[in-house]
Amino acid sequence: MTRAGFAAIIGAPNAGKSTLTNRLVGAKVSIVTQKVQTTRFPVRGVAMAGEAQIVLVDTPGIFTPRRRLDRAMVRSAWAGAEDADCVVHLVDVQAELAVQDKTATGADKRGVQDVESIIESLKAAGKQVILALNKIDGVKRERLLAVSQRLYETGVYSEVFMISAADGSGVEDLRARLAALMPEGPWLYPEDQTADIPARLLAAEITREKVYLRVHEELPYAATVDTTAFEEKRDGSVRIEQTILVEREGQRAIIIGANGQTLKWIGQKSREELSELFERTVHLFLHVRVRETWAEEREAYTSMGLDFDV
Ligand SMILES: Nc1nc2c(ncn2[C@@H]2O[C@H](COP(=O)(O)OP(=O)(O)OP(=O)(O)O)[C@@H](O)[C@H]2O)c(=O)[nH]1
Ligand SMILES: [Mg+2]
Repeated sequence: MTRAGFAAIIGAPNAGKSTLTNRLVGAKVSIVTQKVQTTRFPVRGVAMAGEAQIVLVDTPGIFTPRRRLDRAMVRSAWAGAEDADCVVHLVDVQAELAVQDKTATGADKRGVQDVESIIESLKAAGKQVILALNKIDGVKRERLLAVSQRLYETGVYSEVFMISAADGSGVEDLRARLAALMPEGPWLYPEDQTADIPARLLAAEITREKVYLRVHEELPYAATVDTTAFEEKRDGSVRIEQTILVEREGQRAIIIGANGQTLKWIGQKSREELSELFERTVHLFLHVRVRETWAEEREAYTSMGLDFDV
């Protein structure tokens, strides 16, 4: 008897949702960076657990949106949760503890506030979900229990898992639980498929990840990557052209860097990873363009599967 269904991972930005998704899938399907708001649209990854197929839905972080893109991201995260057979609320326990210890960064504090408002939304929806405390690596057990108990008492959680998506502790228990929660039925994807994202979009994501990893100001939120050509050559290689769109001229200069060094690094890292991913030689051509209004253009949203009108 096979099982198959959807398990959505929701949480504040930077909780480790994409890291967990990749860990459960056993392959990189979703990009990961140290910055908040990395994931922009729900990304599906297929994990197997014996006779069960768990289609994970990695979602954008849920936070208080300001811009149109934020609103579209947050809306898509909740929609991912609504459509799923089960929902995991992933919480960064290190951020929770840092706030208690008064050593929190601004991002930690915002993350903890986001957790509170996610709990309020779950309450309002009368929804019970699985709580997974993430980033338990390096945290003392009694401190974990205190956070776990406080969150459990909100009444919105059916059960609690303690995991480290980074080193894998506790993840197998969570996998087994998700597998058991999947409804009976035929698998939704072929057994050997791990991701469900068009190659052009995946290629754009990999390059966007390199931009995020390399550029540290507010700039990443103002940048997007578009694959404009994806051409398989007769010699087995693939030629990819991408445009990095930014909102201002100064941002363009930052991405290019002195003597083009930053762009060169981005291109090199992305090309290396894409070659590995597609298992063939990749010729990557990057352009950086200023388009002030890209985040207000419908096309940017439809290409990511996001709603423009939110
Ligand atoms: N120490 C530790 N760090 C982790 C763990 N899981 C994720 N991280 C780190 O947390 C940061 C954010 O990870 P992501 O997986 O991108 O987080 P996310 O929830 O997908 O973030 P958004 O897409 O921005 O909402 C990265 O620097 C990860 O390496 C963990 O278990 N332990
Ligand atoms: Mg993510």
